[in-house]
Amino acid sequence: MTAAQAERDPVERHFAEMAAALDGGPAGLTGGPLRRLAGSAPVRPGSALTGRLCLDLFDAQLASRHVDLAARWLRARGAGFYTIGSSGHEGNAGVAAALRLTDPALLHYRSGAFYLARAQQAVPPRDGVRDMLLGLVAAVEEPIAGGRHKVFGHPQLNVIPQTSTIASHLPRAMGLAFAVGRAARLGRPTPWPADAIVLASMGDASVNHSTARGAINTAAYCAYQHLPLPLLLVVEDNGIGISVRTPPGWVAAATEPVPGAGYFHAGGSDLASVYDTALAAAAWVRERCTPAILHLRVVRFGGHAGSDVESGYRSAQETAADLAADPLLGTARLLVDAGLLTGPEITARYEESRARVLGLAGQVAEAPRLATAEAVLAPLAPHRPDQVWAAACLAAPNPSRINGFSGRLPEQTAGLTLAQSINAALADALAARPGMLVFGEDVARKGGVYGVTRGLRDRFGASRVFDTLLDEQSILGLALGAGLAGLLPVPEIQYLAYLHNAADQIRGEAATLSFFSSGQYRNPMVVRIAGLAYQEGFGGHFHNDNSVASLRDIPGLIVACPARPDDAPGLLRTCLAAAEADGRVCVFLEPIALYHTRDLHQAGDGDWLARYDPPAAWPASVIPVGAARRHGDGRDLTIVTFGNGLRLSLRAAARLAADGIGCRVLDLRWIAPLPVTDILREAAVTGRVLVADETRRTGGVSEGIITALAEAGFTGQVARVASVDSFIPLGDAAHTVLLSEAAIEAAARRMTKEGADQAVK
Ligand SMILES: Cc1ncc(C[n+]2csc(CCOP(=O)(O)OP(=O)(O)O)c2C)c(N)n1
Repeated sequence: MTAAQAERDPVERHFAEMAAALDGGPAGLTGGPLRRLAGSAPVRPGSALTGRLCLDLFDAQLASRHVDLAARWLRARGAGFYTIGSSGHEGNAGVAAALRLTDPALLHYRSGAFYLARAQQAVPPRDGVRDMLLGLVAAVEEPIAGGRHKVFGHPQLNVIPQTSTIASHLPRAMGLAFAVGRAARLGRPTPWPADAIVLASMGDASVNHSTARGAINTAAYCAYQHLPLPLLLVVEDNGIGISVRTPPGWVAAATEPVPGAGYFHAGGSDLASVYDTALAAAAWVRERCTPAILHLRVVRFGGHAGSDVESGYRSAQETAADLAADPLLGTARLLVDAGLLTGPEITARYEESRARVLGLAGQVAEAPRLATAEAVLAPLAPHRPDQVWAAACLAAPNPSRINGFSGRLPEQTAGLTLAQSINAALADALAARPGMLVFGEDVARKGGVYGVTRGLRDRFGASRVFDTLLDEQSILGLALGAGLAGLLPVPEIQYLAYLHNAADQIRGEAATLSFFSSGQYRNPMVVRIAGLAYQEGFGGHFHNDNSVASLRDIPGLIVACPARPDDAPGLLRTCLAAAEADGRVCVFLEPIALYHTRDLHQAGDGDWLARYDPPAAWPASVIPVGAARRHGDGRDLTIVTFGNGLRLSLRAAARLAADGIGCRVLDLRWIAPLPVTDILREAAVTGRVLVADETRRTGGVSEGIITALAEAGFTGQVARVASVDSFIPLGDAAHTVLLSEAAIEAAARRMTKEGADQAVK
């Protein structure tokens, strides 16, 4: 059976019946030749929608409907992999038409008609149907995800691909709306005009998600303070989320009273009304630079997806009632009433579209798919070491540096703490990179809870160093949008424990964009996170969280952990460079307990302070991603560690050395990717590896290190000491569960003694 012979479902049968009845309908306006010529006239008195545009949008709506049919046909044949459709939501074609091609759009998964209408706007127009069909069959040729997923996206159409996690794109959309204006204010170029508005669409159930509520709140919070935020949020309200009904009136009740935002609503099956309302909403957003919500009442045909049996939770009467609100019929009526098409012409146009789309579906069914892991991974983690090296050496000219440091350069100070060295490196980067932004809770006026960003706002201005509201999802969403807009965001998460409520913005959003856009979109960023344990005087779990498991397994994510003030600036420069040159998403995990540490072995030794390298020294000291640093050259034992573990290990190593046990201590500096080559080299020298891991025994970093050794066939002794699988209790009890110096020392003695005993045997 060819696609064109696919069986007609009730929605198709209903459309055919109603279209046939349109001729000679109540208006009796069966198009005479004069009316047919009047395509430039409004399709209905008082509407801005012309007959010509209405015809084009009708074509987009028809084709979108038929792509849904094709999806099911392809699925039934094992050639397609995705059947969530747009049927019933095709009114969104009118929203596309009311916006400019240059307005970035982050779309709901029922946006077929929007995508096709926007494809019509491109010069020359794109064959959006082919794009969508290629997505359904996961074809390599598909222009955005290259067969990695079925998403709506295309750089030429300014449609930015989204994940399937509902509402997770809204913080990014909010951030992009903020960043487009902020970039213009800073004189930085972006891919979009300064008067672009950002569109994000979602379903009615998605409105309830805390991610959506957070983004809407942040948009309103900005508007309340008169910060430009040109964001148009479209809620396509079909009254149901899979099987759960949205209470009637809830979307309006929840979105109409958003402070400072406009609220517009229209029935989605009346294309002229959608278009006129979307024009008004877009004008509101563009002229006032203020957010607005456009609420469209739509219907959903064919269940949630192809596999969904709607009859299990909706009555036949309910689904039949929705047929009357078919947006295709709504547009057909408009066209017939305007005399632009007759009933038979509507039917003919429908059939023509059906044959073309289903015919094309037959052609793409066998399109080549991704066949190797290498091909799948290609856009995941771009890695161009030469460009990164060059970017890591970027410094502002001396006069700007002197200005940026208010006259006193950091290299002129004898010894800096970790906090001071990060502060200096941030200042140098802000001076060298006019598109870099530093933001987060308390980072600006206060200069950070621990003073790491102290003075930066005064020196670089409140446009580039600013406090945000208290919402980690919005902080990261702002970074996502800013990166997309061509800026270099450096957001701060105040404590590691508070990353977790927003982790999806890194895991699901930031880290996947390059993957789902074949590298055509990227959101470079360096997320500074203060974390890990051992804080004196500020105890308990939330300020001493030692779990990095949620970061370790994110494909492509770079995680640096600076322990020493002489490493932190170089590590930060490499992260900024990797973000800038390769579009990488980097986490810079700063051990709070080491921020203000000065000494290593004895009080007053100043061994945890370091000089700051002037820019002339940077080229010779660039730290490549994944390069560890060795301390000491003992030949009895290799201690592999990072963060606070470095200080604990170095202190233990000094005591072991006094007893004739020679250690070399390897500071990983990078938690992802792990410096495997360096680990193996240093392991081979001593034949004994002790992993000193301050993260938890389960899911902690030591698991990766030991696995790397095993996989490489290391045959020497291996042991680990790690923190207990526990949350961190308040007070001294913390030391009962955290990795300790004593544990490292005891394990080291055990290992070297066992080794010596075996040598004697
Ligand atoms: C965060 C998240 N939770 C659950 C899901 C599973 N899911 C996919 S669509 C959906 C319902 C969404 O309903 P609505 O927002 O009304 O959009 P509609 O599908 O009706 O257009 C759910 C629960 C998801 N994709 N993301």
